[in-house]
Amino acid sequence: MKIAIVCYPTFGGSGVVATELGMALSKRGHEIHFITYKQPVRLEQLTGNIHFHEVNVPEYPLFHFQPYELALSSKLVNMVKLYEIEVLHVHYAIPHAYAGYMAKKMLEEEGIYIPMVTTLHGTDITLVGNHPFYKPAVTFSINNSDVVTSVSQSLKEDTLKSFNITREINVVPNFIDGSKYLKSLTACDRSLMAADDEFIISHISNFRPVKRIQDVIRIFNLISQQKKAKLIMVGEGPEKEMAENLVYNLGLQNKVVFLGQSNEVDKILCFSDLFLLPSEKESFGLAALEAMVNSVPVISTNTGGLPEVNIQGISGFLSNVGDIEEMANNALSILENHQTLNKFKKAAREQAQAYDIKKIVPVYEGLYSSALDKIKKSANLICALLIYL
Ligand code: GMT
Repeated sequence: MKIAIVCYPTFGGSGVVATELGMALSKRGHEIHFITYKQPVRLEQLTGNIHFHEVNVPEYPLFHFQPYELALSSKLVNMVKLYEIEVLHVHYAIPHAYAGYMAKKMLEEEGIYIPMVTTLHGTDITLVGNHPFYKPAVTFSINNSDVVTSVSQSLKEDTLKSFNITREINVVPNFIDGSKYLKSLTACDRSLMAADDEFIISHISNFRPVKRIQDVIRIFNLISQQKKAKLIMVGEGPEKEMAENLVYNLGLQNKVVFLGQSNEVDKILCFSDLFLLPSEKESFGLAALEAMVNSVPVISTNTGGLPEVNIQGISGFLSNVGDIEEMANNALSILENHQTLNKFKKAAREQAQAYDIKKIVPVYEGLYSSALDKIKKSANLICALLIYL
């Protein structure tokens, strides 16, 4: 199949999922076209069947806001025609599903019928999409997608609760390439980060308020009062400065390292003993899954889709949002001794296998095929009707 993938090209989870999906599909023989404003960060290699088309929005003084959706839908129309793309897969409803729908309609005017698959990732529903500024447009573009997927059962329920949805929502979870992470385990060098007798605790995110970065620092503070440990903070975002100040105020400067953005999360997770994810909301928690596949147990909140990923008492522990004492105590119980830690590490890795790429990518392929069949049938029907008339 020839598939166009529209996503955010940044370090966010939706962009990572879209990029990994595109790369996996290309390895299975599909021709993939990424269409976005910058080459996705995890897109390591452009090969014969992976293409990247940049959406340009030139500055024009009249515009207070540059019309990205317009440029994206025009680019989609042009690329679909040029490369005879058969399926459009948009990740994150805002504004991608809206732009995709416009492209679909423009193409229909020229007798080209293309199905649109929309994947809902989380904040497009739970935070941003819910706002009255966007809600009618988000509802419209979800209901006018040919296939809708959500990354967890919890996100599906949130979507049905908050929007008037007339489409079926298919749950297709985030996934992980277990074999890729197995290889990197051999290159794991923990002495780069901590002394032999120190535990390594990590957190990876976009440092937005929803991630509750201050809770990460406070949980670590409680842990480090009982156990020798280092905290590795990976990512950039608006809460970083506040986190740095808190580290200073708690006197943790020698125990906390801020690494910034990284394309090598597997290397960091490889030498981690514990992963902290105390988010306010989390539709799935790809970062938790990435930790688990690297044999890192997870201390998280029990919000959104996290209970579908992190299993209580097996791959880690889950607590109510803001309960930093319980999260610290749970962390300490895992770090109690090496036998317990190793038991959790093993179980985390095993639990991650449930979301292996080999199980999830064929589900997307199946959805593309059925969407394609459906659109072909309705296109034939329209043709027959036109001939008849
Ligand atoms: O919040 C992020 O980490 C970024 C955000 C995104 O859309 O890029 O992540 C969302 O999508 C990920 C991939 O499907 C999910 O694993 C994250 O849980 C989800 N984030 C939230 O729901 C807050």
